[in-house]
Amino acid sequence: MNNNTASRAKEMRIVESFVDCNDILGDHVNLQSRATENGYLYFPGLLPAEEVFSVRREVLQVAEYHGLLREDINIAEGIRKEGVYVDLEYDKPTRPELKKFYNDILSLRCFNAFPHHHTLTGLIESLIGQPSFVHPRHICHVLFPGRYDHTTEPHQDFHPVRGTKNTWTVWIPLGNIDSELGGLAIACGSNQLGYLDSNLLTCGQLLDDETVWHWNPLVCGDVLIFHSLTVHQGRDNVTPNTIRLSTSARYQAISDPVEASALTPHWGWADWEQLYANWDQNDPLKYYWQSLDLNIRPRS
Ligand SMILES: O=C(O)CCC(=O)C(=O)O
Repeated sequence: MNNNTASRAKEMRIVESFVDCNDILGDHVNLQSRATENGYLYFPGLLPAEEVFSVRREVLQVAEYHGLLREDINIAEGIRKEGVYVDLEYDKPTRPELKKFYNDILSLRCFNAFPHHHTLTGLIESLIGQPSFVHPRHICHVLFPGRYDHTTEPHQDFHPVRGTKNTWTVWIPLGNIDSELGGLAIACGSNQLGYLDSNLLTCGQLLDDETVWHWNPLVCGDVLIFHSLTVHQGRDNVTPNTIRLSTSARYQAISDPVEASALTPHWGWADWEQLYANWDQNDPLKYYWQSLDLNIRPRS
């Protein structure tokens, strides 16, 4: 097995459950104040589970096509083929067949449509109190078991995303995530620390043992929303063979600045024309942002 042992996640001494925010759905003032206080909002069961499972199924079909899954088990289980793993990293070379695997996920129409779900856009608009813009750069997080060296380290999304600090990430488990699969943990209230040095943060140096982390197992349909300055990290996938899948998309007020790279496909291993190659020619989701009056800025 190709397990690596050193986790990049910061050890979490204090862990509490996410605060359930379903009681304040649609309540702009309370959504704002709770998001300011904790840095995030958690909505268990917000999305119809079958709709999320259907996106999961299509992503797993891509994994199956690329020979990553065990053949004798229902693909819905997401069990990797013995010894097979995929590590996708910004700072490491990626094999062409793995780039193809990821681009095939990014080509799925359902994957691109998912962040536009009316429940999500409605929620974001009631949070920010303005018309919102969904970044087309939608990310699929694929974490293979035992790849602890590839667990997402503590970070703030403002560092890669830029544009406006008032950007919100919506993170959604594509499937049930129990404690062995790990999921995502949030440093409660860390949005109030301001924009931190990302190198020090990813090494865990800016977080002490008193940091209160919020985390709990999640089920399909749960939704987490957090501010661009909120520190969060992945948790190790300690299952023997199960792949963890989740998605993240970024939302902001349409009038706020957006950085040009947020309008390009994640990783940049394909352009939109390549990703749209098998879509209906007149699909309105294609290049939807080009007809919007955006305040686009070059990389800062
Ligand atoms: O899903 C993960 O493992 C990490 C996701 C993450 O850090 C993010 O969405 O910014």
